[in-house]
Amino acid sequence: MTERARHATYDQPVGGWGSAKSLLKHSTEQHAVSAVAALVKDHNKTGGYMCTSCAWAKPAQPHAAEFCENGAKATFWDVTSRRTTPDFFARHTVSELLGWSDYDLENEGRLTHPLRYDARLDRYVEVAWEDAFADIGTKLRGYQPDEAVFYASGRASLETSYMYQLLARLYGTNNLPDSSNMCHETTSVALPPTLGTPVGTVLLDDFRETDCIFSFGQNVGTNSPRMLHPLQEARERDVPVVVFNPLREKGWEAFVNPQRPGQMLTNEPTTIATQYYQVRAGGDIAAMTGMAKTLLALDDKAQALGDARVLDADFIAAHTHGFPAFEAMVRATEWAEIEHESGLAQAEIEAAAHTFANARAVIAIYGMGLTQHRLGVDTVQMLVNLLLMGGHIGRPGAGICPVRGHSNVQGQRTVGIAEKAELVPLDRLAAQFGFEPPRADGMNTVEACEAVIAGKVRALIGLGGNFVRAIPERELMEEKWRELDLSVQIATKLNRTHLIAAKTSYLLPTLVRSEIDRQATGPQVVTMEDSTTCIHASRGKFEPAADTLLSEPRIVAEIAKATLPPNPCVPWDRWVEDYARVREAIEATFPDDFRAFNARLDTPGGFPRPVAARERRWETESGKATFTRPKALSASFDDGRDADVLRLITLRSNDQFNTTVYGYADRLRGIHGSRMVVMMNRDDRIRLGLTEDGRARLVTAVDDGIHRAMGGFQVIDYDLPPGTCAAYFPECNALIPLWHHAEGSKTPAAKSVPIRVRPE
Ligand SMILES: Nc1nc2c(c(=O)[nH]1)N[C@H]1C(S)=C(S)[C@@H](COP(=O)(O)OP(=O)(O)OC[C@H]3O[C@@H](n4cnc5c(=O)[nH]c(N)nc54)[C@H](O)[C@@H]3O)O[C@H]1N2
Ligand SMILES: Nc1nc2c(c(=O)[nH]1)N[C@H]1C(S)=C(S)[C@@H](COP(=O)(O)OP(=O)(O)OC[C@H]3O[C@@H](n4cnc5c(=O)[nH]c(N)nc54)[C@H](O)[C@@H]3O)O[C@H]1N2
Ligand SMILES: [Mo]
Repeated sequence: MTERARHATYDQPVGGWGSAKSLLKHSTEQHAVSAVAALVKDHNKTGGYMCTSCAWAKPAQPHAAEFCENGAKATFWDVTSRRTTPDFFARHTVSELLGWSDYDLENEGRLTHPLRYDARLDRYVEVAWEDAFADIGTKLRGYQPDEAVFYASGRASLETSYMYQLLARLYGTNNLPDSSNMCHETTSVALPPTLGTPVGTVLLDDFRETDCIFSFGQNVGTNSPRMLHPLQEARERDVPVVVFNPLREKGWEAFVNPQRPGQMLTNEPTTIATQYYQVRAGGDIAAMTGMAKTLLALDDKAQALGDARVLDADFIAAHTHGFPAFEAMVRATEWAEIEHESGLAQAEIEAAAHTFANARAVIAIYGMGLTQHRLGVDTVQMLVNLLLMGGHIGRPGAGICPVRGHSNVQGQRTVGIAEKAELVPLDRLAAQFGFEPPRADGMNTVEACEAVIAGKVRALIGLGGNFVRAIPERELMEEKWRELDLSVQIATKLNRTHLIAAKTSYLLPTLVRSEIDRQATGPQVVTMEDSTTCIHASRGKFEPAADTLLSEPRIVAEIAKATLPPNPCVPWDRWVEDYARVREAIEATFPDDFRAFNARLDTPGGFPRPVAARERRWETESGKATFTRPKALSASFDDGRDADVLRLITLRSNDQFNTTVYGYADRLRGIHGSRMVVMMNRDDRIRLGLTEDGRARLVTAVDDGIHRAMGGFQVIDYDLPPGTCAAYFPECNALIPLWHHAEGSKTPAAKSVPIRVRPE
């Protein structure tokens, strides 16, 4: 029986007392109240540990408490006193556990022992670490290298990630898909040809100098709440904040800083967004084209009057390529088309453009609302176009700011977890470790799914994550996953992927980052890279959940030793004894990024990797920053002609981290008690014959021979543009076709799934 959701608009600001109450609730429920003191002292602070939740920057001068509600929840859930022991598995068969919710599975607590699935008993049973490694090694040696896939979810440290990519390459494959394939891969494809960098250009200091902030498709209150601090400071300098989002997300509206006793007492919030535009899903290219059109018109007028130019003409002339063709495209686009595709009125878009035109230094923030569309790459590149028009790259206080997902997802790519061979210094790896690395591209996440479906993958190793739950096409994937020969999942908590048993399945439990990682030379330090390319050290402070756990570097090293022939150049054991030695190897492979790595570990605020675009050096084909033209004005697959087909946005609640569901309180959207809801525009709901709070069935509106449908949704009236509806990830992933991904990046297009909503 599904619980019914209660819905009432949340009239409180983000942060404030609501957030303090939620923190208290989760610390008690997870029996982790004693963790609160450590949170204040060590969380995101130099000498402490780095949060395992989001990847937002950590300031050089931290606040008294440098954590947010969701970072605290993540920590309580990591250091919970609950345990999922072998005894738990003796009591529950895997078939039974398949009926449990994501919340119930992870709420059982931390995994403590290595486990192997026993098909006869239909249970996971304890196995000795040595036996698990020996069997995994034997099995891996029996496959062709390209039949194995080494997936990583963006949490593991730089040290583990470097060892993991080396394991895959020594084994003989570049099959290294990463959670970023489902996330900011679109960014990594969009930015190199236009700006010559795969990452953003903004540093935390830029927030202090900016005089205008734009945000597209990112939910700050839930997914990067600590960014509210620099936003609040900017607002106190009267910096305008302009938001494009189909939903009125609370985090962009009002914030009470729990770190400010005065503000907590008055509960008088800081207004964040000064202008808010509810663009329709997939409508951002159109909205930005309208903004560009307005900037050109304003610039024409300024030139006619002899006033200061609106465009940065000197920058465009000296630093960019492709402007005339871009300009012609924008001038030729009609307002009627722009209004239709964006769902916004010309006057609204012009108002946004005026704010942009008046600014000296613009920061553009964006998230999954841009990257997870068919034309996600074009959308991000359109944002680059806008910034280039005003010269807002490589200027203090300005730049592009993709907000990354997992706490080290960007860093994993930096140290070589990449399926694209050209992104990795293979020659250097070859020289350093005396082997011939594979040169052909490996598979990304979507390609790995295609290969699993085609029966071409025999082994899938997961360094964290919940692969089958996070990817599209759930039903077919769960069926085909069972045909894998080997699944090895390195994890902290039990999730659904572990329960879809392959012919042989291992579940290997590991330490979390906030736990003390003791090795032969003493407690170890690990490192990670934040959204702004700054590298931080992290030192675990909590006692491990069980003394049977191994660290991630140790698990990777043991799998490597059991699988690969000995190689004197790769000292796995010495690396595990002292992670500083892994950092030396990282520095040798990536000397520009990691110069004096061990010496700079404790740089307050982290040390930034160099990004050439910040200095206006353009590592692109033309040697300049490049304007591009989008393929179409709509970023979605559907043409929008059938009014009964809605664009479904799948998004996160305030009570989850991806597939980890902390609870059923999406407080900031006022939705409580159930996640099986579909948020709809009221007029759409009435037109489609649905009743408020009634039940609905969602059916994917594509014609590819596969019927994808899910029932049991409760309809909620929500402030959304017509034609757009929303529901939660991961529940809805069964509705997304595998081919429904971004062109160029293959990031699943989870933000406008064509859907029919029917009464049930
Ligand atoms: N607490 C918490 N923190 C997290 C996560 C978490 O699950 N919980 N996940 C982490 C990860 S891996 C990631 S990638 C990030 C994700 O963080 P976000 O990038 O914020 O991703 P989403 O929550 O999926 O929501 C994106 C936003 O885009 C909006 N949107 C949808 N479609 C469109 C569109 O077409 N145009 C525009 N302009 N907006 C649109 C949605 O309404 C939503 O507000 O957060 C990270 N941080
Ligand atoms: N429809 C739809 N689908 C989406 C998205 C969407 O917006 N809509 N978002 C996509 C995005 S942006 C992402 S990043 C992916 C996320 O996909 P994944 O990264 O695969 O999923 P997570 O939910 O982050 O993984 C959670 C699991 O990781 C394990 N874990 C947690 N901490 C650790 C650790 O420290 N070490 C190890 N080894 N394991 C750990 C736990 O066992 C936990 O169950 O989902 C994608 N899928
Ligand atoms: Mo992500």
